[in-house]
Amino acid sequence: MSKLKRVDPQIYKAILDEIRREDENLELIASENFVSEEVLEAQGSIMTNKYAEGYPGARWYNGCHNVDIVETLAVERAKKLFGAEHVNVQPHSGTQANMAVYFAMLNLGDTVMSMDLSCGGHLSHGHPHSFSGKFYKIVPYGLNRKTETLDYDEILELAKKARPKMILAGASAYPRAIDFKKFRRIADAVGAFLLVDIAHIAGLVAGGVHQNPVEYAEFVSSTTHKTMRGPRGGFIMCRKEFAKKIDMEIFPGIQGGPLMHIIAAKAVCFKEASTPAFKAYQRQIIKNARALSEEFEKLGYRIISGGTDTHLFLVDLSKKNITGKDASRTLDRANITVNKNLIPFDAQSPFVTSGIRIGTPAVTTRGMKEPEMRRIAHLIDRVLKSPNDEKAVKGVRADVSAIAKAFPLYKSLK
Ligand code: DSN
Repeated sequence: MSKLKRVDPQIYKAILDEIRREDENLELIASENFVSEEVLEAQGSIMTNKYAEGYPGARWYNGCHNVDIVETLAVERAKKLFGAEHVNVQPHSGTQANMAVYFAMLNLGDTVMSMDLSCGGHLSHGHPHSFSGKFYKIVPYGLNRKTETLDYDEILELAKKARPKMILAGASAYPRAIDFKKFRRIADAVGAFLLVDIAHIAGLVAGGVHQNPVEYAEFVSSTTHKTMRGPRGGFIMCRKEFAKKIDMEIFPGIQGGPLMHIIAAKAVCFKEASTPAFKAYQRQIIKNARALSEEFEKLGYRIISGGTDTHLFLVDLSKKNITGKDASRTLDRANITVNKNLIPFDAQSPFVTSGIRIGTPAVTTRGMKEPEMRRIAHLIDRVLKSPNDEKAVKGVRADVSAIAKAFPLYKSLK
């Protein structure tokens, strides 16, 4: 980045510092990952220069033959990867992917059933300050109090009463596999259509380690940057009959020009996701999440729902004399990054919380396996046991540094 260094040393320094931070920290935020250098190359390319409103072969601007190749490859690769009839790769984010489905299929005020935010749902599934909560009548379904898992019979009963036009399945902080076939049956029983948001688990689905919702849902929305390990962005899959509606809703409905450099990087991401190495990576993400959560249990922590089937799990700190907010802040000082998270039926507010959410996609990308996960559980435990003991925190920081050094990130970027 020698040119950037000369022209804009402040931005250059911030980027360099971020490379260092990512390299030196243990990244356990469940929605984050490290993209390949090939994805970075595509994302940082001159494709950013091109305006391309419209779709391949039908653009509003001229000179689109190269970006047409890129977008067509991205669409075809995603269709093959997930077995989808139609794919739109233009959404700038997961929220915009969801927004396009809401706007294409619902009238203002229609009823939507979605997962309660306090049980793991996402902001775009009905938060009162999100477009979803403002424009639609949201009827939230939660979790079974005892098992802390989805109770499909309860959801069916609720659906019979609420008569939603759309049912939304998928979550941001739910550690268990979701049965989309059961959601399909519920949707059919009440004449609703089904939107499944796989933003978190798309990589697991592509890797064959989670049920694929494409055959059960009219619409599947996702991001490309979490378990998919691609650039920051979204995409929508849908049945052919809805293709035109969805495409029109993304452009010109809610977006202008597509980000062609990001779409190029999405195409690279979908290519990488179709390799045997990616499947092995997804299997290891789950093995790592299980090893880490089991070690926490051995250390006396309660794991929500008793474990995980996915890339993430939730640790209940309510009996540990520390809130999620304080735990995540203290762990930051030890160079371990997690996020505070509500646990089901949490007595604390969303700003404080009684839990932390831990995910393994990023550390698995670095090549860490079960032995490192067990070490990480002990490091976190040491910090949480004595959050005010600066010497203990410093000691953990040194151990974190040793693990991070053994699994270096982006060697060639430094
Ligand atoms: N911010 C993402 C997450 O952390 O789950 C959801 O958009």
